[in-house]
Amino acid sequence: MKEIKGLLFDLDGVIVDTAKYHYLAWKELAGKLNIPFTEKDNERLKGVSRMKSLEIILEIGGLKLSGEEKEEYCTYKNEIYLKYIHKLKKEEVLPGVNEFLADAREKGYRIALGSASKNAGIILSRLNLVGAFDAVIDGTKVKTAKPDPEVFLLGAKELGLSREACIVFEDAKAGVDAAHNGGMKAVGIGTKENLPNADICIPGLFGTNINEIIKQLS
Ligand code: B16
Ligand code: MG
Repeated sequence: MKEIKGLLFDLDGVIVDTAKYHYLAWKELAGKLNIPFTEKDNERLKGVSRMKSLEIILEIGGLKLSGEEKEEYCTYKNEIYLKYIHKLKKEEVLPGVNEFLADAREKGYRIALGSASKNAGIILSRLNLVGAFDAVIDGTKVKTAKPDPEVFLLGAKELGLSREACIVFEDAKAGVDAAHNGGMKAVGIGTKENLPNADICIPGLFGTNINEIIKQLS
């Protein structure tokens, strides 16, 4: 394995659990559309774009809407979601994240965010984490969603590193596939059962550090 110099982190499910707020917002919208929507259904939305999430919900409800209506519902859902995000507390950062990032920074690694979310900026700022990242690639900067590797390739580029010098931390299958499609190794945050393609799986960033991860990957 080439020497690793860059770490690319997904946001939702790796740095913070925003999935619960996405769920509450989508649930409210689904209720308005009379579509039954459960927490299990919500699993299918992890890591996918806002529009794709709506399309999955419409598919569950067997509902077809025009492009314009879909845009309106996406905006409506985001307004509900943002009400939760504006109240996000820095204590909601997932266990071990601050320590992991600070240690990696101290060891000289370059660190980027690679998220599908168009709300990543506000989320990082609510968590006091803006300064922890050397580059932030989010849904406002990319054209193609994971599993396309665009978000991570751009992350490596903004860090000034080759793809082989970077590894990805991801909690969603689409994100693990995006890393592999970009020629990078993927550390799965979750179980091998949920992320069978990940190169290694860990339950979270708590109690580990970058040296440990690189040792496990090589
Ligand atoms: P937004 P990630 C993803 O974040 C979420 O997992 C996914 O559920 C959401 O639909 C997507 O961001 C877009 O988010 O509506 O805020 O633009 O895991 O890629 O960090
Ligand atoms: Mg995620």
